Amino acid sequence: MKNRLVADIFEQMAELMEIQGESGFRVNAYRRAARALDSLQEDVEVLRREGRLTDVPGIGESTAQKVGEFLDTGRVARHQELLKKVPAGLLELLQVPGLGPKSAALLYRELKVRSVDDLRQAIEAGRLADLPGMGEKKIENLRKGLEFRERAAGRTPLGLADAVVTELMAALRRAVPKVILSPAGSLRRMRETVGDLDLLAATTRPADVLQAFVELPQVAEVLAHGDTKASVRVEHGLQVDLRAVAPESYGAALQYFTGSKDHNVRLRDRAKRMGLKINEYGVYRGEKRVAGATEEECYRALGLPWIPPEMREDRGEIDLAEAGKLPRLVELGDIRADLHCHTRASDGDLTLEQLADEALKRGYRYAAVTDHSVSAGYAGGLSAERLKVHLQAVHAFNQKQSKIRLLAGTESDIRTDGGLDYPDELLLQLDWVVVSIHSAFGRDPTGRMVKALQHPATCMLGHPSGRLIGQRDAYEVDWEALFKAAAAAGKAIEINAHWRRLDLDDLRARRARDLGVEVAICTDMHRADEFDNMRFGVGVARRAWLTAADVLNARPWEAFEKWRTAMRAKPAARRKPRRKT
Ligand code: DGT
Ligand code: CA
Ligand code: CA
Ligand code: ZN
Repeated sequence: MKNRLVADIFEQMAELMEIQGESGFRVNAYRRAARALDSLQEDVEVLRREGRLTDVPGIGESTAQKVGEFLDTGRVARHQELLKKVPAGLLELLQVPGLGPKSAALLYRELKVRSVDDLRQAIEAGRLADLPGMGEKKIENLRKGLEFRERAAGRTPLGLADAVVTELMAALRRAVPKVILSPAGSLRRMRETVGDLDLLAATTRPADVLQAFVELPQVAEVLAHGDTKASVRVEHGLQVDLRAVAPESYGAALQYFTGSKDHNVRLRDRAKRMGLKINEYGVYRGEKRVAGATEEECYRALGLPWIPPEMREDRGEIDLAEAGKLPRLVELGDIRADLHCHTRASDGDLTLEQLADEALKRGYRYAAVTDHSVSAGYAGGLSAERLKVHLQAVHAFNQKQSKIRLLAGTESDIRTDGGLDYPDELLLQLDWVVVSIHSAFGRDPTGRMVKALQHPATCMLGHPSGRLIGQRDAYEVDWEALFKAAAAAGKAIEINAHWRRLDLDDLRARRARDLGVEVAICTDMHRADEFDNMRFGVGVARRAWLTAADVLNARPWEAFEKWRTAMRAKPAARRKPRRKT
């Protein structure tokens, strides 16, 4: 679906207009359109085809017209005009956490700040202090935001990059029907952020494929265009490299350009020791190519089984492969439940029935309904009274059908003292209690999370680091202490599958598993399409070398229920750490 891409363009138009000081009324109209587009339940292309765009609240005639323009040409003329009027660096400035369009406009107008570099210099020279509305605290926040931005330098979150790649591949397949395409690079390895996108095409007519690629409507700028490779920049500023190779080299090229670089260096050394040579065209003994068409045959030529891309980080995977001990990594198809879901009762979009339908569509047999709690007022957190009604509704739903089991639950805020919302007896009536920190990130997060995990009603800790990739750092956590507490209490910790969060990250998920913590992969979905973020969470789990047996919600209902009842019956049960790998 292109919904997110279209919404982004409108959000950017709103920002550009705001920077230029256009009236709040018009800016808001664009912003409302962006929100409406982003929260559409249906595919924007379908709505447009059926002439139903203007039925959506927040989308008027002129928005619908621009949406159509984007869908047809990959661009919006108004957007291009706005881009011409605003220095490119100013848009980049908006990526600095804590800096909105109003401040950017002010900085531009008063201090001629037109780039991230300019901002850094202005802060260092103390020039911001003279501006209206720039307190010491705000300046300090900007300084921190800059630091953060530099660390995340130019990297795109996996979920955004994935949307771009899916769209590009579909467009290229329409243009060159028989081409074989695959993403490579960090995206294929499911890294949480992506520097540039690497695409690979197997074809006997590389020139045609590359020509079609640079002519795609999504391409904003062609950076290079040669015989075997083209590099372009797409609307979102992301660079995409496409390499076209002959079918007999496709596997070798896919292996080479998937990386990681460190993994490839090891493979190359190994090849050398075996008297072989490996490059992007194949595996060679002298002049003779012995493998190249598939990745499997390339690895086989080096005496190895195929290694999943998510493991190719030079973390010991080659030795494991050589010993025939590669784990069978968890797959999306192994997932049988989502244990962190929001409904209309708090800030989600779906009714219980719709939630159940969407879960069933993904092949799930159970799901936990975990709406926000009292403290999360901003997110429509439920009062104790409303939670009781909600709980009855979930039970009633289970009574009247047997296709899927819903767990009546909550996502309780962890308060500043480590306590939970709601009285204990109500919490204990719930089937599933997720606990999460949503505020006061600086106030002893480890201590609060440990205490919350030890609460007898708690089942799982949600988004344990609090980070928002590219926007907000993780809070400081003593991970060893946290994992040990979770293991001792027999409680689960989630890998939050939303691409903005993806915490636990890969290395921590692996450590948690090794310390005997139950790990669950959950989407924290608020809208139907967010269920599809599950595959990003599964990507993290695979990068953590987790098998289906290591993932709580990959268990069949009966096994899960057995675990859940035991955990609830003796909350302080000790569990032995499992095998280390
Ligand atoms: P990124 O783009 O920063 O998220 O990370 P990657 O892993 O996608 O890196 P990128 O785009 O520079 O290169 C894609 C792959 O191509 C990389 O994972 C391995 C391969 N590659 C690139 N440069 C070299 C190299 O100098 N030697 C070897 N062996 N492989 C390379
Ligand atoms: Ca790359
Ligand atoms: Ca690249
Ligand atoms: Zn949640």
